[in-house]
Amino acid sequence: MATAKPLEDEVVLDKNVLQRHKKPVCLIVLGMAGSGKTTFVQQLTSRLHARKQPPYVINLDPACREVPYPVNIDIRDTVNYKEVMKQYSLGPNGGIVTSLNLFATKFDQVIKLVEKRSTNTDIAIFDTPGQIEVFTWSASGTIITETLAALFPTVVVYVIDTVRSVSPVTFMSNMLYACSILYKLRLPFIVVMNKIDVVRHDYAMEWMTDFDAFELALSSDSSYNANLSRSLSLTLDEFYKDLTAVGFSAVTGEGFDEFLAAVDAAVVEYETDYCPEHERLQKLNAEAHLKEKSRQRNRFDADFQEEKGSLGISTRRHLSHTSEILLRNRAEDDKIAHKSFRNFMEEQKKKQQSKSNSASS
Ligand SMILES: Nc1nc2c(ncn2[C@@H]2O[C@H](COP(=O)(O)OP(=O)(O)O)[C@@H](O)[C@H]2O)c(=O)[nH]1
Ligand SMILES: [Mg+2]
Repeated sequence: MATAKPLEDEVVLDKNVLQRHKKPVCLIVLGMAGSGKTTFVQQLTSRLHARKQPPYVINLDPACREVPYPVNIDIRDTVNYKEVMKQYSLGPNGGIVTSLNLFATKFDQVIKLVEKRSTNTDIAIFDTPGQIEVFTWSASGTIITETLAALFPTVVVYVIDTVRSVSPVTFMSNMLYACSILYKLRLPFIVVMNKIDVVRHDYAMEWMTDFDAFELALSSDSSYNANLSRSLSLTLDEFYKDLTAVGFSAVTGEGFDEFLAAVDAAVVEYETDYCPEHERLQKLNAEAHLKEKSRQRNRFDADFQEEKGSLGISTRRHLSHTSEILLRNRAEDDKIAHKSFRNFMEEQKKKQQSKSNSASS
């Protein structure tokens, strides 16, 4: 099996670019179950260790049996997935989501730990649960991703299984998923075509750049799925144009340097595109918040003025009402007061009488 030999210049370039960032680059590794996320993290970790650039590795999969790489933070140390399932009577996916939710409540501590390592770590890698939707469409997944993206250069690494994607229809559904995540997160995105030691990724690269080639692959299929994939391929053209895809083997490590170069480019994209956009959105949010505040203040002032203007009528109505109630109450109070005064006087009388009776006897 071929292993790509790093060119000396490339190594120096990668190191320089990575070292330029004071904050570690966060790589969020996503992909369908079995696409090779964990093996990819393992390969990346061992290669970075060999380069004396040890990454900070975080496992976010509470259901995995073992973690085959040196892990710095493991969700399983914080949350017991099986206990969560038992305690809340949940199935496997519900258990993972709830475990992730519980972990997300402590994510500020993870951030602090990653921040602490800023001086001697260039890359922080996040391995995610097997089932992709558990992370991408859960509240905790979004919180984790957005928190990281707000604080560190963050890149989404989408792992695709090239062996399982040779069917154009499967390939299309995988790319649609990638597209939906890209537009949901709007973060720099790298597609890792994994398992190229088994099936090369050239077919996928060709399908992404040449519509005719994709159509040809579908020519023998006239099913609804195939027709849909054909139309979608044209629609995804824009998405393909800006997409960075690299071939990789998580087993042999082939494609490692190309991947690192893609990370560098993604970090530049984060700084030039994501950060200004994030700041713009934050500014818009702040402006909208201020606008809403002043709108509410104006409304309050207007209501107050209106109330003041109509004070004569409304207050009179209000006053007549109030005074009526007060009067009635006062009458009631008076009645009670009179009654208790009478009682008091009678009691006093009785006391005096009993005193004089006892004195005369
Ligand atoms: N041949 C080959 N097998 C791989 C590669 N990457 C992962 N695998 C295998 O694919 C299976 C699933 O990998 P895993 O990393 O657990 O996938 P995950 O569910 O996405 O984390 C395992 O049996 C791996 O050994 C690769 O690049 N080449
Ligand atoms: Mg895994």
